[in-house]
Amino acid sequence: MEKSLVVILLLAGLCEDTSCQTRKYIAVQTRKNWTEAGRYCREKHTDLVTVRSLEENKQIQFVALAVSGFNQFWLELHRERENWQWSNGDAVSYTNWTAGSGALYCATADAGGSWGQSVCHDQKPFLCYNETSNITERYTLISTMKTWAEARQYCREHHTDLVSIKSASENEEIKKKAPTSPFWIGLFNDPWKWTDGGNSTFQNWGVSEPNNVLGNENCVLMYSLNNGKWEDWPCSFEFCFICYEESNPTTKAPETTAEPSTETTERLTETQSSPEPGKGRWQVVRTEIKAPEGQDPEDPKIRDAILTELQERFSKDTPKEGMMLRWIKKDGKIFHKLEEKEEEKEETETCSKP
Ligand SMILES: [Ca+2]
Repeated sequence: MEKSLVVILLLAGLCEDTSCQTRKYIAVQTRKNWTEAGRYCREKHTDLVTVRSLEENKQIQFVALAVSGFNQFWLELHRERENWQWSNGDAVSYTNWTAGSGALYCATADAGGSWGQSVCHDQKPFLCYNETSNITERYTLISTMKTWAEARQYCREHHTDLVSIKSASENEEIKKKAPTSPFWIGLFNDPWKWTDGGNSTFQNWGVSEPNNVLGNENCVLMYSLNNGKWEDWPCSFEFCFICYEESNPTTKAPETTAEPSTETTERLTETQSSPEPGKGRWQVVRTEIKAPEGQDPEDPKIRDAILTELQERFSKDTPKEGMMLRWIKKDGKIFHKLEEKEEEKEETETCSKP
């Protein structure tokens, strides 16, 4: 059996805000469906990880990237219920959906006055409106193809907003302006919820996601190799996942936050962050690597080569100005041999290939 080693790194300059000081992230390298993953996290830690900002997303991606070979990790975000809203805040008092529209995320209308649903990243013409009582001046068709978000931005800059439709008579007026192909209207669906009740609206979808391509993609994962972008997947699929724990790093020194992995049979990567006086902020990441065949990783040349490779990998996937990696020692050693069970090894080898 090949030896596994625990590597302890000290990473500087990762955290720019205070929110990252209070959470510990644990990447669990065992495949579970979303429900089981959440149960595991609540039993052993706090919960599946929630993401409240781009900075937190980067930290979590960093934890995920430190897990060699696995790249898809469940987040806590999930579809709770359809939640259609008008971009301009109007109440949704009237709809004219085509039958069988599915559960997608941005709404279109067509020349017949019927509404459909589409992936918001699709490019379509769109209809803006001006806040005026003159009905003939109210609507403006823009034929330039844009995504729904780009269309909304354009309408807000040049008109009032993407069009909202509150009655059948308004729908009839809009038909008069309609192009031959479906066009964006201001209606969008935001069914995504964090169970912790947080009101974070931060989302970080990959291109063409969410797309509900299988019709039941109700849970969300992070794809670490795609810059930490998110994808919707069926909750029954099994992936690795990331738990979090609230912590108070101001009471702990960095060396004491990285407990030896040999004391646990869980296969975890943990990071924790805290201010380092005069040197910005740091984050501790502990991960597993395979020992080079016949070589001692404590050899300074081998040690430096591993660090260089990790630095290149992190810089490529998530460029960080001024980020620096260095080893830290625990009990006088950087590397600590990890007990390995055969069944766990099999499980982790298929972790990111559902
Ligand atoms: Ca998807």
